[in-house]
Amino acid sequence: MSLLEERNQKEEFRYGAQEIQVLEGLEAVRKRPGMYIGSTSVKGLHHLVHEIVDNAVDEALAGFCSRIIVEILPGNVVRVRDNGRGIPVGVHPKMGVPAVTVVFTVLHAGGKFGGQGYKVAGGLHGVGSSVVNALSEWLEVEVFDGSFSYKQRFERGNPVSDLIKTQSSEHRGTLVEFKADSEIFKETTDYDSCILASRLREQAFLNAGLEICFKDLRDGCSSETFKYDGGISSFVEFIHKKRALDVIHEDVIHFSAESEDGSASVEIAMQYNVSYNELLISFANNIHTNDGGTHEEGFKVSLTKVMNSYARSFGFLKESDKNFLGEDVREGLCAIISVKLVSAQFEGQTKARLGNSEIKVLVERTVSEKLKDYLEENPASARSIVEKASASAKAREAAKKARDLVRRKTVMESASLPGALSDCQSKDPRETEIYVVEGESAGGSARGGRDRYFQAILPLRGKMLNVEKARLDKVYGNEKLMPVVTALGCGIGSDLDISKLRYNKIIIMADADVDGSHIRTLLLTFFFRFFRKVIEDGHIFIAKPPLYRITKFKKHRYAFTDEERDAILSEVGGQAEIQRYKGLGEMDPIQLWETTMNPETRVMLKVSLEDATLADEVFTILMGEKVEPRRDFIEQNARYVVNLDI
Ligand code: 1YM
Repeated sequence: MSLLEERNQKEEFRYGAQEIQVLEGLEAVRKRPGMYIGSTSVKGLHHLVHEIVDNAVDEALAGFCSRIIVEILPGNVVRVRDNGRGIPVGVHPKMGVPAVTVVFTVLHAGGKFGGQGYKVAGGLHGVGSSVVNALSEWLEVEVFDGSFSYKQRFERGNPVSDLIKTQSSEHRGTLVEFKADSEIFKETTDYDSCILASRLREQAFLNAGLEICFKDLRDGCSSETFKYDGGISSFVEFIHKKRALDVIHEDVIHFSAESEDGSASVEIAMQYNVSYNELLISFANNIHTNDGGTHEEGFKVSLTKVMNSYARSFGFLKESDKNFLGEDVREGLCAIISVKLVSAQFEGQTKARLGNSEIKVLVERTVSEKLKDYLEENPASARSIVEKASASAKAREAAKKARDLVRRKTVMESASLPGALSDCQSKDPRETEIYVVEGESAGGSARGGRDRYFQAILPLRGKMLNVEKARLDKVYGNEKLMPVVTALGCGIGSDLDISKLRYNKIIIMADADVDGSHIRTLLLTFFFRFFRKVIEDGHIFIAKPPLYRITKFKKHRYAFTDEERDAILSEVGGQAEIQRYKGLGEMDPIQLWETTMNPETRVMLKVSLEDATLADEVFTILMGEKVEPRRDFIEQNARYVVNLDI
């Protein structure tokens, strides 16, 4: 053995080597933060808070913590406290430093040293503490063990103090305070209290009885406490109340079950409302499974079977009647599915789909037994639900007839495209665009100004149908909406086939005033309810026409905001006569091309679907039946309004 090798064998040097490895571990997180928290955008920033809160929630799940306090302090410092056991402070036998230090400095130290609860294979549970630490300018952790408190400070992941035993304290629990590193989160380190509150509320629903206090102590302090003894049933009630949706049976249907070996459990809460939409929100180990998975599949399959069998045995479906389809029995349904399992497999690009097949069986069996019991024990509710499914099935049949009629007509007329459409020459959907334009005169300017090789124009006349209050059968045959459907070419609703979409970009072009906003909202509602995939795949855009034209010495400049106008004015000096555009129709074809349609110079907003549940809420409130919640929504959001023309 060489001298060097001998030296490395010695205990103190080995320990030193381990320390270096630790630092390298967290350096990797700082080098590629996206690998650990998805991105360093606003989303990634909020992820930091979730990671720390998740550890406190885990402690609650283990049965040791009943209260979590989350505070945003001035300067965007985050403080999270819980009243659990406190992260262990004893010296970790292998690492030779306190366990709490290991938790915050070693990547993947989260495999937890103690008891095993439901563990998560995807996601970051338990390993999050060190990731947050690595991405924080500074972080302080304080553990209270009922007699003393132990505190340690880190900067950019590195300890800058030992774990120091401080004043005696009766409290128990863990406190973590951190400031996100602006070197990493270059876009912003400003937290959005709405995003945080809604996620914390969700966690409180998923963990019945757990109290989560949220305080925003920055300008204009606010505080909210979330605690729901009714768990996910309260979640369903909350959704209906928030959206002001009337329900068709009184109680939330709730049931749960555990697998025989205790390795998995399922809990479901559901209630039907008067709307035509379905809202299914599913979770695995308290993680939102946005893309569904085996638990949702099991639920859907079983729901359809149970409803059909109930409707048959109680005479709601006659022998000659066809079975309900899944979509019939999910119309107006709001359901929360929450499963817990030992080794959850998260699949797909965003790891938002549950893959465990054993869960499908458990959910199917549970729904099949317990929902059947519910229907038989609650005949009045059962009747309302089955009648809703029948109405939905009839509307679906009617829609099918209407669609076939439209198809036959187009075959006979041999012109399948709407008359109002000025199509483009290119038939290659990778390069084409369609402008859906408000009004005949703007449509005329757009037709004149466009590049006819790849830009198509479809003008819309008059007010449009509000699809929030209509089923698919009303869309077919609607003379305002059908031209949009046929021009896009990809079918609608459950017929939608995105590969047939005739244009790569669908650009909504309406005036920058209240009427224009209304038309944009109507169109977006239409796309959201019937062409969801088109939005999800990023095909929808909103054109932004300029508000002003500033002319000096025959040279024109355009301003899209008041600030831009002022900036241009101070740049060009006095003597400029300013034109304020009141509508698209005021622009001649050349102006429209220069400002709004030329891909080289135009400004457009891409419509994205970050949060489908939130979008559903906004559309239900804005376009739904009830006036009062709409007024409240508008009052609450009035400060964001930019194009109010008075
Ligand atoms: C404000 C954030 O992290 N609370 C927290 C974390 C832990 C424990 C309790 C805990 C877990 C266990 C045993 C266990 C963690 N401990 C570890 C590790 N709040 C917050 N509260 N004793 C205490 O899982 O067995 C990681 S997280 F690894 F040290 F055990």
